Amino acid sequence: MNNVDMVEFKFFGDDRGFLIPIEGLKNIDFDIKRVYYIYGVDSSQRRGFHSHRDLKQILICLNGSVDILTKTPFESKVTHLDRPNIGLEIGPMIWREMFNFSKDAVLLVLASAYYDENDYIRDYNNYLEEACLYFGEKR
Ligand code: T46
Repeated sequence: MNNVDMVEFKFFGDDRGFLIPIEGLKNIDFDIKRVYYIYGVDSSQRRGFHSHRDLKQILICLNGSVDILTKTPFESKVTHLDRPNIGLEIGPMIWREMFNFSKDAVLLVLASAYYDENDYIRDYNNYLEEACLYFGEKR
């Protein structure tokens, strides 16, 4: 879908285990300004419920599993993340919700910018208004 892509990372594996390198502007298409991770989420909890205006992020489930709903006013999809070499890249103006966290889930997020609450759209009606303009203009 628009502004949402899967990214597959190359891993180096041998008798000692596995290693995955991620380098900004090399094997991902933005420079990494911020890293955070989400863990210890009860399976009944749903997080997210917002969009970003400009931010690009890659979500990688390093351990366990989680489902990610991404949607625009025109399309939506659910992605099941359960492999440390697979990332879900979410670009601007995508509503996201994270749910079905397994007990052991660790969700790593690589972000293209420092934390900025002004980049968030947390009200769904405001999101619909801005996203219709954004995607309407892109069509
Ligand atoms: C996103 C999804 C995937 C900070 O102080 N710095 C940070 O870098 C972040 C990400 C959050 N915070 C604070 C803001 C809130 O007081 O941590 C608290 C929890 O954040 P929030 O409720 O936004 O968490 P989620 O899981 O709903 O959303 C997060 C990211 O905020 C968001 O950008 O795309 O993960």
